[in-house]
Amino acid sequence: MAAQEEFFAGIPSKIQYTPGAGPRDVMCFKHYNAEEVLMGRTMEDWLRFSVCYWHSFCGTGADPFGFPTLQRPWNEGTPMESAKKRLHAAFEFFTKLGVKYYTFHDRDMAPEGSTLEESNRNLDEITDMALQLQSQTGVKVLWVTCNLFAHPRYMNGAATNPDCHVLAYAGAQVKKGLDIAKKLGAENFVFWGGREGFLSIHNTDVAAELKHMANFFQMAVKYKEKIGLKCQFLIEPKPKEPCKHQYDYDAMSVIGFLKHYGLESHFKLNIEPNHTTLAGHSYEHDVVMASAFGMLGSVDSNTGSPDLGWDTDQFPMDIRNTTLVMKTIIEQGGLQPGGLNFDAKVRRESTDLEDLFIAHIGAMDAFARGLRNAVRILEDGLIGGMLKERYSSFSHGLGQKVEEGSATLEEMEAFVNQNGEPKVTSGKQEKYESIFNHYI
Ligand code: XLS
Ligand code: NI
Ligand code: NI
Repeated sequence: MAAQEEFFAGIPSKIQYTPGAGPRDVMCFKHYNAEEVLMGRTMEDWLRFSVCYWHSFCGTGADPFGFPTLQRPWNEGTPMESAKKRLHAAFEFFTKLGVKYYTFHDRDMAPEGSTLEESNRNLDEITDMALQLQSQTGVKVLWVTCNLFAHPRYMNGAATNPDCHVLAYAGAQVKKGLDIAKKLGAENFVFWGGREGFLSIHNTDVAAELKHMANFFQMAVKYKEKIGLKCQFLIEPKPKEPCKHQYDYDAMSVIGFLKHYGLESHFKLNIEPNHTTLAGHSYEHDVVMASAFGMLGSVDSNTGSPDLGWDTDQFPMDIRNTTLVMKTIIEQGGLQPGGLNFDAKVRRESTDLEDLFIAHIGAMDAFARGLRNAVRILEDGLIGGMLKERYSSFSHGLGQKVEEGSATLEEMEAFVNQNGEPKVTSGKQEKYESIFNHYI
């Protein structure tokens, strides 16, 4: 066999942790030290980084106004030939970067054929190779997902399409996706409903569509159990784009939907902060909300641009944001079997191949700093103590009864008659913010 072509020839075989490195040095980790133990766990285990296939290896830099700008050496030959080259490039990238997980859509790993059978054959062939590369390198699949939004057949939705024939196609595709997840040992499986929603209420039966979507998920649960697939199902909320009203608007809408249809024990959420901000919330909001309900499964670690109203999928570089996310993750005891997946793309103007490395290294370091900061916040316990004090009236007497759910309105009345007007207590927001900034 001919030696495997090297795609990232100028990049060292392993990106090193070099804590003293200066500002010019962007090809090393200054904060991410995979083996270092913090709060009883290695950084690698807390962070569980994953590289996404679609942006990093399929992205071309094309946007609605402009042609591709990114010339990638693996985009050569027939679609199947370039799928194979792309796979090798991807594994070279994972290994050099030192990341243990990757994520992909069925259609970004292998090209869609002209029939379902042909698409499945393509997927079989490429995932056979992926399985080999996984065992050679130790790199694993964080999650698989099915692309149920790009093909024209899905323009009116997949699981919520008004035509059951389209829903059936989506079901067949998910069946194969679950088989592939099992074959590759994926730890999670994601559903992102890009076209599950509507543009006009005039032509949409919302109640019917929601029920179909729930029944579709039920079929997936049944098939997963049938084939003995041991992975976590995740739903990824997003409010809009490409639809105007996506049903999976944000964390709370998805949790409500899952509970309404009795699906909550089978799913958790994959939160993408850029989607959270599109929903009008602040960066960390849905991570916190999902976690509060015990439903935070994984994070598509990216960021939007606060001054733009769309999914720009930028690499997360803001230490305040990564600190808040990591604080929530530590507080819930980690993300496993989920992880931090870089659903992020280099800008179409970042045209050098090395920019892919620089972007991932920068974002991994931003999360490593977030982790270190969050550990200091939690170990110091200052903010935690202030918060505990703020809610201390619920630890005894009437407050304790409210906490336990045994209090009555009559008791509330008796309490106020006895104790009169509550005293005004400062919320101390600026104090919290100043203390938080101390750790950043
Ligand atoms: C799109 C979504 C998508 C999912 C996987 O906005 O983020 O990339 O993560 O289908
Ligand atoms: Ni995503
Ligand atoms: Ni997105």
